[in-house]
Amino acid sequence: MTDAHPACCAPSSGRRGGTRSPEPVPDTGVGAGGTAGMVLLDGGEFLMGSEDDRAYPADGEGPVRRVEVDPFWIGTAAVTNAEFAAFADATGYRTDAERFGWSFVFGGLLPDDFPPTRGVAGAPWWRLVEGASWRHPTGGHSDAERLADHPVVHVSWNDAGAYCAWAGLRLPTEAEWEYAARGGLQGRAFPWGDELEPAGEHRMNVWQGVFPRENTRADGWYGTCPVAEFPPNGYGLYNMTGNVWEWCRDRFDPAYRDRRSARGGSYLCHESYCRRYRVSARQGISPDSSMGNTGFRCVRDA
Ligand SMILES: [Cu+2]
Repeated sequence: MTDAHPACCAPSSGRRGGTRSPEPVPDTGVGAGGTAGMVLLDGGEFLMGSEDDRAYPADGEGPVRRVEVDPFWIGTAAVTNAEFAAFADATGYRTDAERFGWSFVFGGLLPDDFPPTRGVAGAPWWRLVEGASWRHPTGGHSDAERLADHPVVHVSWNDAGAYCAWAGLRLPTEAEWEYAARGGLQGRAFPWGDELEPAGEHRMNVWQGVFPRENTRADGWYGTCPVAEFPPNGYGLYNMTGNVWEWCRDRFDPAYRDRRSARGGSYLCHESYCRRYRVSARQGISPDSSMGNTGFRCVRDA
């Protein structure tokens, strides 16, 4: 049933093959394409990718190459539950997770007395939870309303694109995303430099402790954190790494045409099994997959 990538911290659902037709993309919203909450980046040439010790060559992180991006606007933060709720209320849009009736939830976020769930081969910490969706991030007992300023999660690539279209925006290309994440630094692993915890300070929401058994919450968080938590990078952008994976527009790899790219890693990343909390790291996920650690931010042409 699964198409999981055991090495990484987000599964691919393998939902495709069903008979349903895609949810129609809603009409563009009023005030479309506004740049509230966004910053304008100059663009230009930068060094994309990494070949350093922490990179995963099999993910296509390298080689380091010169890439040029045009000027563009980008959200300073990921789209929040409150923002996605406004979209859903205005359009009646139903996400892939809502239509399929389930999504992947990190097992550590479920109550101890939660009914048995199915797992993912090679990544047993992912539980297939009936009723989980952006509205109910850990299943029917949970409510996204109390997480209004947290990133929306359990949204597929399709859902992210529908939100962007409604807002008059679009998903970033991987080049735009990485240019933005680097925040003006060159050849660094993180948005602030090369050290995971400079001077012992936590700069992003990732796992501390022994994955998946114990999270010490040394960074202050177990699951998602608010989108503007932690200091921003040099471009004023929050949580480009850690917290939630962010969908990009691109296909992941010509050999895996059914997968789209996601960037930035999540609250589940830990060096013991997934170092994808770096600006050059990437993974491919099928476009109808959803899970509790993947969201998105929007961009706009300048
Ligand atoms: Cu990871």
